Amino acid sequence: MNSLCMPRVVAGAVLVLAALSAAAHSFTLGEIDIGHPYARPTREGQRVSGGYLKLTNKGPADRLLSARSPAADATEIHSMTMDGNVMKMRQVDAIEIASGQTVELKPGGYHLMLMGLKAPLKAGDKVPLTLKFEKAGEVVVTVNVEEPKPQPDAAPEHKH
Ligand SMILES: [Cu+2]
Repeated sequence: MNSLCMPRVVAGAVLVLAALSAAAHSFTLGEIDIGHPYARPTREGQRVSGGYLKLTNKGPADRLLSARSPAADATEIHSMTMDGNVMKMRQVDAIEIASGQTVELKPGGYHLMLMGLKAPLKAGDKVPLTLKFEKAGEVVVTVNVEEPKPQPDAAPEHKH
């Protein structure tokens, strides 16, 4: 069982299934671990979707510079912050990952935005995603299409 993917609160069968399906779904690039990349399924006519994963850096400080996927016209790195009680999202140039730090890309925080999807994302699909780091270089990971695990602090879904 991959502890990176364990839900914080196991409240029902859905969460248990999510934990099982998440097992052993992680990738390594040098001293960077990429835990459980996933994206949300899309609804009819929706051509963007958020991509999420967890970066753990056991080596020297590095930065995630970009991401790309053949499933989308463009993949951007976004941040989400609260401005008063309004969620603001913006594109960022890079995500810093200090030595020994874990950065989680998750709903309501940093995320990848798959823009201009070439086909709908359906639960159970898997799409390739290339991550480019300043020092560690590039790695191709597999993004599982699934609903995010419920999180008590999750932000409402945002639209573009
Ligand atoms: Cu976004």
